Formats: sequence, structure tokens, C-alpha cells
Amino acid sequence: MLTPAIREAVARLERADIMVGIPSFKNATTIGYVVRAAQAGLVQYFPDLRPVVVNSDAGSPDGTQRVVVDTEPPDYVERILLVRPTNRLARVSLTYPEIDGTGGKGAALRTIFEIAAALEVQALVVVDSDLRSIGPEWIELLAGPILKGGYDYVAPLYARHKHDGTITNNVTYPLTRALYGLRIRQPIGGDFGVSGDLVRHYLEAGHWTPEVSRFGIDVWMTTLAVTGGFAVCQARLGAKVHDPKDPGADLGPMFRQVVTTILRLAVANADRWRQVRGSHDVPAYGFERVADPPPLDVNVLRLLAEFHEAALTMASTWHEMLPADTAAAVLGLAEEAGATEEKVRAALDLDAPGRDRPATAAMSSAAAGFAFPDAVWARVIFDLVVAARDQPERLEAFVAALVPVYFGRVASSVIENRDLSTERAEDSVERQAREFERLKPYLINRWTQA
Ligand SMILES: Nc1nc2c(ncn2[C@@H]2O[C@H](COP(=O)(O)OP(=O)(O)OP(=O)(O)O)[C@@H](O)[C@H]2O)c(=O)[nH]1
Ligand SMILES: [Mg+2]
Repeated sequence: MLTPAIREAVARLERADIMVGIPSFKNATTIGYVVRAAQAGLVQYFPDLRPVVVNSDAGSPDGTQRVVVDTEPPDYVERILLVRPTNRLARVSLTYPEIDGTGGKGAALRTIFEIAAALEVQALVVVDSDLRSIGPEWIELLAGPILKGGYDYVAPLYARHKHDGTITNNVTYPLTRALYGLRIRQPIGGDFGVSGDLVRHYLEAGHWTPEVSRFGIDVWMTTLAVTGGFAVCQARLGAKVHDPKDPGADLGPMFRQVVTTILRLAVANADRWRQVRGSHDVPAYGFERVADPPPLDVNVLRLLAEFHEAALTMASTWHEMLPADTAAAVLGLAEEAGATEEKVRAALDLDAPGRDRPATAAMSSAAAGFAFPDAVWARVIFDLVVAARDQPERLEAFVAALVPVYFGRVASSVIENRDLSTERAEDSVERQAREFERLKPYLINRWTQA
């Protein structure tokens, strides 16, 4: 599995106690900062351990790997922090091999796992390469619970803007919580701490699909930690500031990869979640800081339009994957989304020539009144769990048909939260998560009846 270049790097490094792994693809402008923060964190907080930083890159054409290699070396960190670590910090940047012809974040992490296992590290920290809010303390916060607290998996807890993290808020958080009973607020945050034992578990586990090689990896890691009975906690990292993404424009493929993965794992782990009722808090580590993440723009109009248009092209797939009453509710909402879109266009005079796209706030005020109820959304997701079991060969088509429905649901949350602080918007995420738990008997009924 390891390429000759990777084997050579492993042979040169021999052993390490703690590793920071950074997957990348065209992140030349941001990765230098992440590497510096990782180095400083290792040197400052773990001066007695043997540390290594590994960048696993897709072969980016923008010079990402060169930036990693050119970043100030570890002795610079020692000078600015006035630390004399026992061991030299090692640093490697390499190109990861694809897995069965598929590259992506998951394939990058697989190489990171293999190196971590070969070096026999006790703790692995993985962080995204587009982070702007990472500081040296993130390394301590993500590795500390493993090295000092006996945990195996550390999920991040951060303040995100109320319109950011829509796949997390609408699917992975409420579904993971309702299925497995653990309130892991950021199951796909992207920044994690993993014990050596759990790294080995990942390498031995099956279910490595093309989606896992891409953005399915985060929810796969979290779910396997939970279903494998590993000790899980969360670390308070402050704000997550990274390259922003508009859900309607950028998140379709990621949604498909994440949701296909979480559904397949739900089917495979039914025996675990069938007995689970309610949910528990997951311990959180670290100082709670007040942080205000930067605002994120969302094109609400486009979300509404895509939901509405999908009613014409995808209605038959919706009927295949949802029971009649859920499908009817979704079709009714898509109709409403279309009417709302027209109302917004008229109110903001958007069809006039030369009109710029209005701000998120203006669009969502004009769209006020459109609401995709929590209970309908929860049933849609639970119905998909059942569909994933009963028609596995149709799963990819079903999840593709779910994307515009998710757009409708996101539009509804953006509209609902338009005037709320990020903190208050959190209440609606919690309300929805409780609705998933409340409706879990619906899932169990459908699961056992079919
Ligand atoms: N190696 C590799 N890394 C990737 C690829 N795509 C993304 N990544 C890395 O995965 C990490 C997360 O990717 P992002 O695109 O920032 O996604 P995200 O932040 O999880 O997504 P949102 O939170 O929804 O914005 C970054 O470190 C990327 O460099 C890829 O094709 N190959
Ligand atoms: Mg990102």
C-alpha cells in the first residue's frame, strides 16, 4: 500500500510518539500557517516526545508541497518560543497514492494513518490545511486527551458561523446523536485527535468505499470510533475560520459523499443503534472561549430555486425512496419554495437588468414565512436509512435526489436564523436534534416492519 517514497520516509523517521497529519489539495496560500502552528504546538506542549509533521498532498499543481518544505524549520520555532525540546521535530511532505483509482481527503488520511501506524505513534492529530484560526494550542487540545486522559478519539468543538456547517447541523450531528446516543457536536469537523489503537482499528476496518476516500472520511472516522467502543471526547478549539463555502454552490458533492457514508454505516451498525434511546453528553476538554466567527454568505434564492426545480425532475425518485406521506410533504414544500422564490424576486426587483445578487439578510427577510419543519426533515433522513438497507444499489441515486431537499432545508434554517446571534441559532440546531430523538421510534418501526 505504501509507495516507495513513503516507505523511505518511514524508514528515515523510524519512530515517533506524536504526529500531526495535514491532508491538502491546492492549499498553497494557507498551509504554511497551519504547518507553523502545528510545529509550534508540538515543540511548546510536547517537548519530551518525538514529534513529526506529515503533509499528505494530492500532488497539487499550486506548489502546496513546496510551501510546506519552505516553511520556517523547527529550530525557528525553538528560538521564538525559547524551548529546547529533547527531540528534533521531523517534517515530511509527500504525495499520497490513490485508493482503487480514487483520490481525495480520505485517501490522503489513509496514507497518514499508515505512516502513523508504521511509526507507532501514541497520538495522531489531523488538521485541515485551509484553517486560519488554528493556533499552537490546538495541538495540545486535540492530543492532550489522548496522552493524558486515556481517550481514543477527540472531536472538535468550535464556534462556527450560524450559516456554516450545514451538513453537520442538518444531518451528521442529529443523526449520529439519535442513532448512537452520543452528542458529538462536530462529527465531521475535520480536525481530530486519534489514539494509536484507533489508528490501527481504522486500518483493519472494512467499508473503505470511494466516498470514504473523499469527504466521507470524517464521518467514517467518528462513526467507527463510536461503534468500535472507543473512548470519545470533544475539545474546545474556539472559532473555526477556513475557506468559506456557500452550501448551494459548493457543497453538493461533499453532501453526497458524507451522507452516503453515514447511511451505509447506519445499515451496517443497526444492531448497535436499535437498542439506543435518548442521548448523552460527551465530555469536553479545554477552556471555553468566546469567539465570533466571520459571516458567511448564502444564496438563499438559489437554494429555493434548486429545491423547486427538483420537484419536476426528481419527483419519481423521491417516491421511490420515501413513503407516500413523506414524499407528499416534500413535494408540497418544493412547491412552496418556488412560490417563495418568486415572491423574493418581485420584492427585491431581481429581474431588473444589471441587478446584483442581494445580501443574505435581504434575501432571507424577503423569504420569511418559508419553513421546512424539523419533523418532516427528520422523517426524510430516517426514511433514507431504511431505503439504504432495502435498495442499496439505488443509494447513490437516492442521495443525489436528496441534495435539493437538503437545499430546501438549509434555506429554511438560514431564513429562520436570519436575525439571531450565532449562539441563539444554536437553539434551533438543538431543537432539531431533539426531534430526531423523539422520532426515533418511527425509524425503529419502519426498520423492523419492512
Ligand atoms: N489530499 C486531498 N485533500 C483534500 C482534497 N480535497 C480537500 N482536501 C483537504 O481536506 C481538508 C478539508 O477540505 P475543505 O474543502 O476545506 O472542506 P471542509 O472545510 O471540510 O468543508 P466545509 O466545512 O463544509 O467547508 C483540507 O485540508 C483540504 O486540503 C483532495 O482532493 N485531496
Ligand atoms: Mg475547510
